[in-house]
Amino acid sequence: MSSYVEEIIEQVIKQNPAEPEFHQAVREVLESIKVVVDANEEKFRRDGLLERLVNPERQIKFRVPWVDDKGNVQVNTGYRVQFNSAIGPYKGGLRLHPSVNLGIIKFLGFEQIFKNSLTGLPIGGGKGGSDFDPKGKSDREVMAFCQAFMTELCKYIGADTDVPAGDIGTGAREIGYMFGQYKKIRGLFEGVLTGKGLSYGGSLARTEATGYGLLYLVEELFKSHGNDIAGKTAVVSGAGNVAIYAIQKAQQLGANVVTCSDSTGWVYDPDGIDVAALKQIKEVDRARLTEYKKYRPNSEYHEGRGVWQIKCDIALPCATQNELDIEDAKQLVANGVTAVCEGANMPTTEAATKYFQDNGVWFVPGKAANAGGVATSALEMSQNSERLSWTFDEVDAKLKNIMVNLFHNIDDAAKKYGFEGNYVVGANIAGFEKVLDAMNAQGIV
Ligand code: NDP
Ligand code: 2IT
Repeated sequence: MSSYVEEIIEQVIKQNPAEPEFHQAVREVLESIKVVVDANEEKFRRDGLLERLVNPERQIKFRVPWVDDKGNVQVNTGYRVQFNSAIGPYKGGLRLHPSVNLGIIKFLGFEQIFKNSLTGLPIGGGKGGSDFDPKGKSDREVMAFCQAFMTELCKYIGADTDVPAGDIGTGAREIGYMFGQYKKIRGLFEGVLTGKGLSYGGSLARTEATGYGLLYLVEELFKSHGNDIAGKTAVVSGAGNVAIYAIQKAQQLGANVVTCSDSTGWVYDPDGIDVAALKQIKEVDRARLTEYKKYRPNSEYHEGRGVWQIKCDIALPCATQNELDIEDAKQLVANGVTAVCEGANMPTTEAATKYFQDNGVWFVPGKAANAGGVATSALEMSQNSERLSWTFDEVDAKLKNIMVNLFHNIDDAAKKYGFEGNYVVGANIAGFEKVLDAMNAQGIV
């Protein structure tokens, strides 16, 4: 007889045939927690535990019609997957990118369950978004889309039910337009979104949180191996919210970050990436990385992808899913990489992950390494609830504390189950245990 884990993986593939990223995320989690499932197989089967874990509580799909600057109507598809509310209100970002489909949102929502659990804070797992492409759109078009999106989404969310936030393509501008529309329609000024602007309920340090949190974890990882990140060379992909603040914190901690990338090309700057220039190009001008050379004439710009060929000690993929494949992994290992920590969600393919683990690279998966963003979102929710705002240093200190504890939590879980140094297994088991406990306590719902 095949194992319960194998049966459920097969079932997920059969029932959701067009969703390869969702299969990938489910496979990684279920194979990691197999040791726990095997030990409780009879009870878990009777309770339909894994069936309930892999089926979202609710999936919402809706039409988003909006008018472009030429007066033509455009129609996009909106999604919100409310995956698991065992430990708190659904929480997770909204992705705006042409590649968005239900399978992408489900993979992200599934990952979010375990990530949110690892933060130690009371937040369930959810994710949403749309196939809308903010690139090349005017501010008015972005506003029209965000308002149309929220006109429908506002029926399903709320400060105590489901609290969305940013993700790829959704930053401060989009969150502002969505918050305004929610308030207008629902007549409620409440913490229904996180990543808000500071003038209307946002938290200091939320903008920086994912990137900073990633580096707090990397710092602790190196410490736990009696090592230090000061003086190390780091390679980063992406040039968005996560990448920018990962680069900034890495530099503050004494590492030299020599690359970044966007959806069309990449930069190699051996003297270290100029964060001020990067912010101007990406956050203010919303331009391409081709502009970077104007600020740093000694840097190189290349079309296409290529950051993983640069020799480094630390690799931090911070752009998107499956952006680091087996060939990249071989190159990184051949170049002597020590640690790979995921700032993005599932940026490393399954084969590349296995190659890193087989070759002694310290590999930390996104659900642990990038949890600082959603953790700080939960801190924003706390501040909204008590109608107070904490200082930057207060939030930053809490974030650091969360990431240090999170690292030890996953490290200890891996050791406890006989997988020392396997942070994938550690993260999935540690994240799962709390969700399991809450699901068991609440009965069959
Ligand atoms: P942004 O939209 O701010 O930045 C994404 C960056 O990745 C951009 O530089 C983008 O290029 C680049 N990119 C390259 N290829 C792709 C592609 N195929 N699809 C999308 N982007 C691409 O997003 P974030 O920095 O917020 O998110 C990056 C990753 O981190 C995602 O996986 C996200 O899910 C994850 N994450 C984000 C958190 C957050 O708080 N924001 C929290 C935890 C995880 P270009 O500049 O050309 O658009
Ligand atoms: O992937 C993620 O954790 C996010 N995009 C952040 C989610 C959040 O609610 O802050």
